[in-house]
Amino acid sequence: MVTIHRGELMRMDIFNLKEHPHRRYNPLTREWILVSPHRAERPWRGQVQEQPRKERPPYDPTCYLCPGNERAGGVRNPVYTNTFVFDNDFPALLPNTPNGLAGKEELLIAESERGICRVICFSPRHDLTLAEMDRADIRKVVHVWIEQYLELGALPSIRYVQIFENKGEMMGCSNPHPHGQIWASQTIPQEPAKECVSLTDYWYTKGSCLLCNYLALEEDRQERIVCQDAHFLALVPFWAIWPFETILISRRHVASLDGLNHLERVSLADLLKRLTTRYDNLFETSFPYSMGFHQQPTDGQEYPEWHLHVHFYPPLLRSATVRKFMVGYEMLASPQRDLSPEATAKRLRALSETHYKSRCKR
Ligand code: H2U
Ligand code: ZN
Repeated sequence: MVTIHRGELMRMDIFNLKEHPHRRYNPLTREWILVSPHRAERPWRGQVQEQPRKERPPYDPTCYLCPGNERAGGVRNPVYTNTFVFDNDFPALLPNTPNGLAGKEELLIAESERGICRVICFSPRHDLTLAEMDRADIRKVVHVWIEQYLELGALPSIRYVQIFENKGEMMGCSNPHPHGQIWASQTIPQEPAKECVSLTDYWYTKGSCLLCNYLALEEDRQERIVCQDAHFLALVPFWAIWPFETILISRRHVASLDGLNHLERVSLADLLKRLTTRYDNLFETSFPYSMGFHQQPTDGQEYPEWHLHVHFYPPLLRSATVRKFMVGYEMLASPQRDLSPEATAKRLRALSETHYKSRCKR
């Protein structure tokens, strides 16, 4: 059968992921996403603005994260030379909130939440990002992430340590100085909790790891892989929501950052540089994203089913300024994408791993 659809002829008789609208299942969150590949070429009337390239100085006297500068509340940063960690001056979670439940009504449930929020400066240099930092310096960031995970995770009141980076104004990041955050909480937050249920269920019903099996499938297909080495693999997941979303997965079945051996830590730093460089090269801009680690909870229980991974959720769609919005159908019904994960993986795969800024300098 041939159907006329928006002026185009489409073969509708054999279902095909490249052409036909379909739903994809995310086995980690157990949620569905609508994929509409036939819309990928639809006309775009939105404005495409050229973004002026803003060069930043290596030190900014007005930046609250630069070495030696004053933060809100009057605390002064040390003149740090590598990484620097401090307790967030405006923490979303407090360590001494009284424990308790509020409301006796079944439909009005609330409970207190304790935690600790920290900020990690990745580098003393105001003008760098992970993509532009030296590999040796990114290794220091990996080291701090591991230290923090262990230190905060060892506290009896902390059951989950969420390490993340919000990058770019588009993501609501308040400062371009390279930095990330940690929110360590008394309960396991929603997103890792969803993954926890799926990983545990899969482990005990199938007797193997969901992500180990997924990696094997992706290696077999080769369609969605972006870059890889002997220890880590970056790919656009089959169920990606954001156009250029990726997931970075350790090849070995390791439950948390501290389980990585020396070579794997070096590899993680290297893959972070390679992937973020590809991202910057995509639209020759400092590519905005939210990224973060998902790893085993720190509540003292054993989690043999957990498999360390990093999610990258970038909002950009077709240029340095045109982003994907999660509105309308996405808010009310289900996430949706036009460009297929296979198409965006192909684009990311084709990009250079030499940062565009260093290419221009030559
Ligand atoms: P974001 O740019 O990703 O929002 O991270 C900056 C964090 O830094 C933010 O959580 C904190 C904010 O609360 N901050 C301080 O701790 N001290 C300051 O002087 C300003 C901002
Ligand atoms: Zn700075």
